[in-house]
Amino acid sequence: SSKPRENSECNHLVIAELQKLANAFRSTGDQWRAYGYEKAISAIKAYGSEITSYEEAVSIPGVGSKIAAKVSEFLASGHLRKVDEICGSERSQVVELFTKVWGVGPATAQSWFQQGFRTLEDLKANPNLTKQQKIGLKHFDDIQDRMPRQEVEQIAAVVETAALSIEPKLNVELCGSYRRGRTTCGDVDILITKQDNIHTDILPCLLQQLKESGFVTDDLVNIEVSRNQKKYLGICRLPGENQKHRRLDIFVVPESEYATALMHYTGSALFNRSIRLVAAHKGMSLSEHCLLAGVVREGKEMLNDGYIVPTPTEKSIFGLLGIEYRPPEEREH
Ligand code: DCP
Ligand code: MG
Ligand code: MN
Repeated sequence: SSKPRENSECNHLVIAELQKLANAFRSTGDQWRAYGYEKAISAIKAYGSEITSYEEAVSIPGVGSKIAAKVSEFLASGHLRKVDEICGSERSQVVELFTKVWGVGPATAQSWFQQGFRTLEDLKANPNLTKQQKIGLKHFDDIQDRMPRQEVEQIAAVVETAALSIEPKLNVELCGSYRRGRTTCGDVDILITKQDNIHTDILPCLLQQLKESGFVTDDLVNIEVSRNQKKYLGICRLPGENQKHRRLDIFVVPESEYATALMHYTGSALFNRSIRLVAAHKGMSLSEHCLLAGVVREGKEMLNDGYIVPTPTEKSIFGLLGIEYRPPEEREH
């Protein structure tokens, strides 16, 4: 793959139109089609030159004939009929707005529209909001805003200092879009790796400290356990004037699962889907926990669970999958 660009000068008009369709599909619950569009958008962004024909569009891996036809329609008319058709209605605009609230999925957004809610103000009067949705609504503007890398570093420094005060041997690392080199980030994703000889339950201690200091302001998912990994999703704010509330995710994993967790939480989500597919085609299974070999599937069913292959580094995972190493900057799709 070629290097992704943050603000690709090329093809940005058609990308904007395709993104409208992707967002509309996602918010109506058509995840599969949204995924297809997002994959194609990501591929077009990474493609280095201005697309000038259907043939050129369809030659890009990740761009199928249907989306290439959209590109070609846009080249000819400067316009996509499908955008008018599916993004133009009040319903689709309202549903898309509602799904931007943290904790709101397509079904909920559509049922709220059905019930007559139209604006975020309307929602504040909705008696049926979950605790997460209330927080999402309260911090809607701050959470929508992407933050510069420097702020990600400042937030991570606060978390790292607190973590190391609990246990000095922890490894604290930034992942997510930050590690992929993006110039702005939607949240802060922090991976904490715990050596096997450390028995302290890090995450509750850490969160207690971060809440006492006023840094962590709200919980979205308060410590979710998945086997021997733990995750926390919440909201924090740097001290000082005019600081925005920011989304903070903390993942605590054992040393033995370090590389697979680092890879998973580095993403992107699109990249994770494609590399998991590569693993599946080779009789393996990749997750944030481990790489399994000798997996036997029949359709979606696992007939044989396989066995864990040690993966000390990200490079070893690529090697075991038989594909060339890709640095984080080249994992947009
Ligand atoms: N992830 C995934 N599948 C999802 C959500 C997340 O595989 N449905 C993985 C890949 C992501 C990583 O977790 O890169 C972090 O998730 P984020 O939602 O924080 O996404 P990013 O950090 O990539 O982007 P953003 O800047 O929007 O936070
Ligand atoms: Mg992130
Ligand atoms: Mn995140």
